[in-house]
Amino acid sequence: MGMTIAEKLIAAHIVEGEMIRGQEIALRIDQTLTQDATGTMAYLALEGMGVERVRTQKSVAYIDHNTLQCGFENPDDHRYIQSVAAKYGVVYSRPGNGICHQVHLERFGRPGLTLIGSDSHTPTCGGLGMLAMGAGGMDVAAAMAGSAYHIVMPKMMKVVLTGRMQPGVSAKDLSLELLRQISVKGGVGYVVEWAGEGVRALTVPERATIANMGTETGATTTVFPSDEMTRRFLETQGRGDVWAPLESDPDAVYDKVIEIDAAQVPPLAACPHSPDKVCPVAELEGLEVSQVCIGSCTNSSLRDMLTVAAMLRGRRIADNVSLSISPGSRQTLEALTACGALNDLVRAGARILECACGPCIGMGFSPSSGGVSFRTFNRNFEGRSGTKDAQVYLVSPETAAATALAGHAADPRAYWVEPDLSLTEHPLIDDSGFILPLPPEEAKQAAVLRGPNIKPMPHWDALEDEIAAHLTLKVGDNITTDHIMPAGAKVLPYRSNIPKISEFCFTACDERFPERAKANGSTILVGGNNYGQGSSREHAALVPRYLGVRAVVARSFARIHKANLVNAGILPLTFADPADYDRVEQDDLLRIRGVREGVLAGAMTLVDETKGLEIPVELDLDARQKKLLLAGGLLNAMD
Ligand code: MIC
Ligand code: SF4
Repeated sequence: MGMTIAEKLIAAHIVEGEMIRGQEIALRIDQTLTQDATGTMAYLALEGMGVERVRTQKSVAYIDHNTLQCGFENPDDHRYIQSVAAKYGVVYSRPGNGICHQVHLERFGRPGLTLIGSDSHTPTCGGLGMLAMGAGGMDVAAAMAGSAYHIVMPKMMKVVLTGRMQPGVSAKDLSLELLRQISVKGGVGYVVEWAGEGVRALTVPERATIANMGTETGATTTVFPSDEMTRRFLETQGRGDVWAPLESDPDAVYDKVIEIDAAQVPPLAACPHSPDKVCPVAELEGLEVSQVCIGSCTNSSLRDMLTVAAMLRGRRIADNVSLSISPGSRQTLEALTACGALNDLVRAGARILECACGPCIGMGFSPSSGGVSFRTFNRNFEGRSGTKDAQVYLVSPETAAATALAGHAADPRAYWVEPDLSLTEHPLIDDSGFILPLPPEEAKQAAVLRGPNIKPMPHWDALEDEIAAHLTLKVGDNITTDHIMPAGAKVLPYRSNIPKISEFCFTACDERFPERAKANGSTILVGGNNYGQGSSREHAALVPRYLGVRAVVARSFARIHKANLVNAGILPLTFADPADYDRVEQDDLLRIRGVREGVLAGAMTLVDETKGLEIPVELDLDARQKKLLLAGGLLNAMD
């Protein structure tokens, strides 16, 4: 039987298990990446794993999230990561060098290899024909230490792209169209593979935009073939030698097939507050917009920047709009400078930000009260921008540029100017932002530099046999890790300080959650469907654990968060009968007896002592994960 692209990648890397959909498999990991907001925890974990040097082919530590330095915390984290990277054999990408996914695509991604990263948008390199997945920091640390990465063998979804996009419509609109069709849950359990003649015409940066935003469907990852386009991209990056072809077989079997006719896709926008609340931009026409942000790992390639520059050249943004532009990599910024496009952007009134995540993660550039912000980013969760009542829309660079000029939501087709993209065939290559690790002998002597904000990883006991807990918080469907552990300029500096960051846990849902959880001692949380979607931040598991959360009972979980819960020693339970969700209430007293046996059996009974109910709950984990839970989490299990 023929194989899909993902199956070929999996077959070449599988070290445990069988390629049977739904069963756990383990994969050899060739490359890893970390970013600074999750990286400190990953390297603290790595330091505890007893290896002297990473065992991957290539591991890179990027600094791109916490680049606002309003105090010593963020620069201390950067310094820690730089020193630990040098010692353990990890390439360090300095702050200002660019956003991890863009830089990795340009400088390190290789068709045919596996990559995991402590960031949910790691699938961006799927645009190059890699099997690239987001993971919790501890799993990335384990991969750096040479362990395999465990996933559930995914189902296969094929998106067949036909036709050509209209001028002014771009890859971002295709991503939004897929989200419109399948929602933020539609990709859960799948690898999404893009195929069809429409794909042949997409350049690697366009494919990367789509692979990046595939994360928002909940998919394990997104992959594209590695073809002539891929070869050309790698050649322009001076890396033609790493190209290898990769295609699905004609008789490959897919569990689901979706068709998108690119010619029929109009400019689209995801409306507040979810990436799948998609409507045509034309329907928003006239909506006054006070802020436009262009950049992020979704839309910050040279192609995107040149396209925006062409639309803005010789024009001026509307008075009511503040426009930010963050190029995805230093190389891109240099190319924009060299060809004069940067001038076009500046002249048009743009505020040029650093090559980093910036506003995407609420690191500055928050909208005004109730402000409407059009962003080329991938997430528009409530409050993520830093302004609780802001209305954030996700759009293409073309729609963003048109809107910045008009001052209100505008269809880019009316403002379209054909860009000269010839520079993308000869981009500048600049590796000066990387610092290579120390040679092994020198590394042995090298010191790891820690600041006062970097607290050690908390230690927890093995799993208890009886849990008596309060239902401290009950939440609904699609709770994101941004709800659980918010980010933004005020909170992110504490990513290496679990006690301090715990003051912000779940405050988006309940201001008093940290206080109440502490007072209650032990907590069982209740959630709806797709609990823990979004970011890979393992803080959304470590911090609840620190506050006494022992189990989460939900209707269903998002993949990375479920793994993070297990790694942190929290039981991810599901209701055997989803209707039981409605029978329990916040503040009920709950109890689970025979927990350890229940873990092995994959089922247990949740007693609601307040209501006098016995509720069957399930634990869908394989033997390895059960072992981790019994030990009290991944770090205990590795001791
Ligand atoms: C995000 O986009 O939410 C982040 C910030 O990049 C996260 C990682 C983090 O929380 O540090 C992600 O996507 O995994
Ligand atoms: Fe950075 Fe935003 Fe991309 Fe996350 S989604 S990696 S915060 S640019």
